[in-house]
Amino acid sequence: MSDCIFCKIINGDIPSQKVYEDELIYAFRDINPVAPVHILIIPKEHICCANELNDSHKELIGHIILTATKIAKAEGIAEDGYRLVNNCGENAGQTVFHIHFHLLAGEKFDRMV
Ligand code: DGP
Repeated sequence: MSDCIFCKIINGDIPSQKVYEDELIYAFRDINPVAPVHILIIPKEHICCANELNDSHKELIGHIILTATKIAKAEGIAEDGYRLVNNCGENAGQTVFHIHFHLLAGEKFDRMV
């Protein structure tokens, strides 16, 4: 999608701090971190949000979650714990409509929202 910020990040048109990349996904540091570790994990395929997922995305979503656990280990946050968050839609606070998973860690979160 030519007007999607995250597609531009994947293409390198917008710079980002890359954490991980493979043929299916890209992970980078959030520009506006809300925790000491705040990484975004996104598919290279433009999917607007969780509402657009279908059975063909099962492997992709599994790959994202498994990769999140590997990134957590590499970042040294696996033992203390982390959150993996997907916001779907405006009420959830989604602002970028290219599906993404926030990997959040580095402090104790005492509330769910
Ligand atoms: P959400 O509110 O769930 O849609 O989260 C979108 C996140 O994307 C938000 O935490 C800020 C981040 N973000 C938006 N634009 C950019 C950007 O250009 N670069 C980076 N690294 N992060 C961005």
